[in-house]
Amino acid sequence: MITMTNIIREGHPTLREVAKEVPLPASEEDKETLKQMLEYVQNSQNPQIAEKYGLRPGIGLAAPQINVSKRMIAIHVEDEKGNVHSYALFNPKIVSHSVEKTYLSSGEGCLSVDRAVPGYVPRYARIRVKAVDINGEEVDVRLRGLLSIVFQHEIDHLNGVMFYDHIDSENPFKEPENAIPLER
Ligand code: LHY
Ligand code: NI
Repeated sequence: MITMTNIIREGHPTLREVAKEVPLPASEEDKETLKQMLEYVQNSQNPQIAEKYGLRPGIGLAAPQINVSKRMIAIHVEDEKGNVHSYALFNPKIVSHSVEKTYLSSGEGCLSVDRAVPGYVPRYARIRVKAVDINGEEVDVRLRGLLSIVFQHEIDHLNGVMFYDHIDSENPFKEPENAIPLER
């Protein structure tokens, strides 16, 4: 089981590496790691389990955060309508995106960052992502809202990018151009 002790923190060099493509079909070991990553985000949203194991609640996790430099992400989000979106993906790729941007008005955090970093993180409002799921099926999805933001946050980790790299250091709360704010 993945817990906070398995999650590396900023300053660890793995977080700045470009993660490697996962050879497909995925090995049993890679599938098991990805399953455990999804289990972490799901467990972390269960108050009893989170409390028992000291899990910081999260909606997404990227393999480099558990010091595995491979292109794998897990996401578990409930949307505005109460629909649950669960993804455990190999080699996710943003194949296209909107011109329009968005940002969380409350800013972003990261399970690998033990401090608040204030500021707006500009993201594409809508993205189309291709990937392969844990069963080896091709995934091709169009995403908007919080899901779009979390996917971009997690895919950034695969490229060694941290959310605060996108914050304007001169003026952290400058409204990004052409962007609609999103309240969580
Ligand atoms: N997880 C963050 C989390 O709280 C992701 C996130 C994304 C937070 C966007 C806030 C806004 O689930 C991670 O740091 N995963 O990398
Ligand atoms: Ni993160």
